Amino acid sequence: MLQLPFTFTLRQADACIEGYTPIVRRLSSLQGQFLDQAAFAAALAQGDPVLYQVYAVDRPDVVGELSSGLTILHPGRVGDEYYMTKGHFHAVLETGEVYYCLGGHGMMVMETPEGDWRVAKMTPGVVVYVPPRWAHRSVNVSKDEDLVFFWVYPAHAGHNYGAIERQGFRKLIVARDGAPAVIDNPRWLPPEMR
Ligand code: S6P
Ligand code: ZN
Repeated sequence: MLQLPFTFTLRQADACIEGYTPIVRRLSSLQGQFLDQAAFAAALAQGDPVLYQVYAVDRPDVVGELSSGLTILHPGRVGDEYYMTKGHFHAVLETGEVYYCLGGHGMMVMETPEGDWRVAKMTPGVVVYVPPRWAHRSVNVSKDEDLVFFWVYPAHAGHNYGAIERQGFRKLIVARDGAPAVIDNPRWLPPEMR
């Protein structure tokens, strides 16, 4: 069937995509991801805050189509660790993604199944190119500003959350003396030890 061109509007001032309803992710969906489990339990007991909203312009999951959307990641911390997205590999591992930061200050944490890792800063105007095979997680390192970014990826890529849910990313982003620092995740094991 012939697909027709269309437009949609990112309303940057309101951080939304006009006419779309966001998926809302709360702290509880990151169970087991934050290192400080006591701080996690305490934050959860206080009402399971919203960490981020995702406006998705989903397309049919066939090769050639592109899905895109807008994510708004709120500021906050669990212990020393900044609010972050769940993070995932694409189910079709050999697919990449492009992120374009529109607002705020963040870090993109990335890793391959073999354990290579990279961290990229996200500030307005910065584009992060995530190559095929790289899992990705966004982290808001600002005290009080939302991290807002647009993304585009192949619509057939799908999401694989399992590996990240099991042991998290190799690197964590924490506040040290008021500034973000990259530290090792003590729960992370290299592929040969899993
Ligand atoms: C999709 C893309 C983003 C994230 C979103 C939330 O491939 O990477 O749309 O889904 O930023 O992250 P997560 O890890 O909860 O899906
Ligand atoms: Zn993705």
